[in-house]
Amino acid sequence: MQDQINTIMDETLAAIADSGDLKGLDDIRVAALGKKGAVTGLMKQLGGLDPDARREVGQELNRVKDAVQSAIDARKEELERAELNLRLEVERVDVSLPPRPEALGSVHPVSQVMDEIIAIFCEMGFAVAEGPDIEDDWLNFGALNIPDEHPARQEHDTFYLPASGEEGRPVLRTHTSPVQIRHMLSHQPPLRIIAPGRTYRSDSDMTHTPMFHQVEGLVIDETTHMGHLKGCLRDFVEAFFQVDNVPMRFRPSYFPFTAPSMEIDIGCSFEGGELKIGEGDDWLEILGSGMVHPNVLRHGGIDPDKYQGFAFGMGIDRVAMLKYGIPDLRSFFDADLRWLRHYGFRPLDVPTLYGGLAR
Ligand code: 2NM
Repeated sequence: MQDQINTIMDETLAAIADSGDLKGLDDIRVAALGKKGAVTGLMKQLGGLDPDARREVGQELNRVKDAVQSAIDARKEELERAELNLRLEVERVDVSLPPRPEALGSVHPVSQVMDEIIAIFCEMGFAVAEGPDIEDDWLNFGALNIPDEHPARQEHDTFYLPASGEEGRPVLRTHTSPVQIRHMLSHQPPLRIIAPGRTYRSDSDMTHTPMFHQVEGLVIDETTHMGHLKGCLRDFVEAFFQVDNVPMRFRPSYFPFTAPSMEIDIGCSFEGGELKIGEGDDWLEILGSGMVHPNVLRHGGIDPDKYQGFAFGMGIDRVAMLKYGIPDLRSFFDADLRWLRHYGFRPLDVPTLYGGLAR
């Protein structure tokens, strides 16, 4: 029997070393260790041996099994590595080649405008903060001083998700403000961030889509005041629309998360169906803003007796329409290649992120 064992062992190990692919290797495994395999066959004969021989040969067969299995594992790893190297060689892509002109994509106006807004605020010293699209109702509403009975919480405005357990009710964020709460909770003032991203409300018509984009900003320090809010947003509007001395109007308003609250309009004219920003007798609402409510600061772990600050929010899709003269909001999300070629921007031509990402 010992001769048989030696032969099986030698032949199997030689076959493993010779095998050229994973399928062949598995056939070898089945031939040796499978139900009808050679080693298994010898195992079955153990019953006919006397007890001493049975123990000795049994141990020997187990060693053979282990040796064969580890040889197979090692060879498998070699074959897999060789296969991967071959694929990497064959599927190599030269990323420095120019794209075919007919395959050249374009940057969506929303991405372009988001990059422009980020570049402007980063140059002023803001950092970019991000958070998840799915929040819970505390971070999306409660922490922002939005009471339980507030209409914004109602089912028809908010996409609620099935509750998953202990935590609050999951929702698709209706604004990016929860990012600012998260930032307050994880950082010490002074704070200076913007939070751009996707937001969701159950709303769909000419000027509303269920998913839209927002950028919000937050500045907190010991003496931050409304003058800072005005100066910061004036600088932003003039940089974004590339106009000097733009007329601005701060209209008193109400948001649960700020007090006082203002809506900001900029001067414009509509003549012959053309919109001109920075001159004329008409007004366009572009930003909501205010001084952060003391309750919101407290919920963010910030002492309202020591710190204060301002916040603002703006719809990116809407300002993209205004800046680039795009008439219908719904066309933004049609994925129509002709529309994208017309309204899209050249790739690799994006503004720099001067301030980097928020840590
Ligand atoms: C707006 C208008 C006014 C706002 C407030 C906050 C936070 F988290 F700091 F309280 N974030 N964003 C805010 C304030 C948003 O959007 C129209």
